Amino acid sequence: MKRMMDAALEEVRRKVLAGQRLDEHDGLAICATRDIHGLGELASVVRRRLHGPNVYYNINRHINYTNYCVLACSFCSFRRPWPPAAEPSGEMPAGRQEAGGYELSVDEVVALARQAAEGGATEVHIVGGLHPRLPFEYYLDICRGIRAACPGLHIKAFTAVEIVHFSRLSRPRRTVRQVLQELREAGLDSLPGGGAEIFDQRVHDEAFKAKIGEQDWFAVHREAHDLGIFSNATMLYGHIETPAERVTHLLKIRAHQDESLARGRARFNCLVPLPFIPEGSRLAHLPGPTGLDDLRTIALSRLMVDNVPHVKAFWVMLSPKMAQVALHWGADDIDGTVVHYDITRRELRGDAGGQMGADRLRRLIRQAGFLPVQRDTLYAPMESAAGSP
Ligand code: V47
Repeated sequence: MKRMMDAALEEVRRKVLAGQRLDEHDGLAICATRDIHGLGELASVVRRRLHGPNVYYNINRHINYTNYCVLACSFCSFRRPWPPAAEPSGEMPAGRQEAGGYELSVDEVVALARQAAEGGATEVHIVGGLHPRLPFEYYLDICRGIRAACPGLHIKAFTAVEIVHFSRLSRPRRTVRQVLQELREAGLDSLPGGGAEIFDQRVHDEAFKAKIGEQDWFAVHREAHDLGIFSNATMLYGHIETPAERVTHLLKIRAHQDESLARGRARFNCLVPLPFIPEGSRLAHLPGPTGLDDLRTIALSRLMVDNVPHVKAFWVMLSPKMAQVALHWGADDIDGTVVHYDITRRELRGDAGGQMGADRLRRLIRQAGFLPVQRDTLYAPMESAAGSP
């Protein structure tokens, strides 16, 4: 690889080629460089070293069981306040929906999972708001119901924020470890990476004050990893955080992963940088990240976090086209068919039109010059589809 156009990236290049770990100073150089193409090449060196020509996707369905939430994070356009405003009669409307608020019954969630499995899905990704009334049994019943109806379907469910909520609302009160153990006995397979946002006290206090902070978030993933439950990690970027805060966030994930790897049970499988989508949130006056910022942040994630095997370009939030380009900036995964997405709606309404078949995912990957590999949730290639055209 030739020398970098930006002298400040030379040290990063030297370390990347020597397989050495980057530090905070390197991260800041990556955040400041104007050589976006050179940065993509550097991230691609690491990405190819780890995964060769492969880009992973899966057949999945996202299910959001409720958008009622006791929190009021300023970046969120998904939540609806509880209690919902009463109808004039004092009754809840049919389907228990009001002002865009909803909660699905256990049967409804199980039916969606069954439908997904019948359509070829290998995974359901289930998350929701922090509902003040649904009992812990509801979440256990979701897992039990899906496990009974679709024995082979991987249940990836509940962010660390939800797990702490379940621990607080359970009666008798359970510890986080007990919550995870009971959910696993009920059928839970792994945890998604949501709720991490930015691990920084200032950002926490300004944008999501009532939500658990980094200590609790890591504690949940530590318990999960100790119990042999794999998980992911996210970073919500492009709102009120600084470049230095992004770098620190990533270094904290890397340090946690070092510990999990040393203990040798489970770990983070995938890092998912999520671009902030301002529409409909209380931070709607902010512009959100640009396309170049998306690429820079994917590359930063790949280069800084050298011990998490996969970096995901989540096409729903990035847009399918940007996710495709991100494969050349260090990403090796683009999530899956998704089917339905409520947390941010922009792309499912627009470009993707709600339909992202496996054939379209494969085409996006192939046209970017990579080999599409259908995977299960834990990244084992699926026999029948690996490398299929
Ligand atoms: O935790 C909320 C984020 C996350 C907005 O683990 C927003 O494989 C952008 O974690 N703009 C949930 N982002 C989604 C998530 C996820 C998605 C795909 C794959 C995986 C995985 C995890 O969405 C929340 C929050 O960080 N979010 N509001 C917004 N306005």
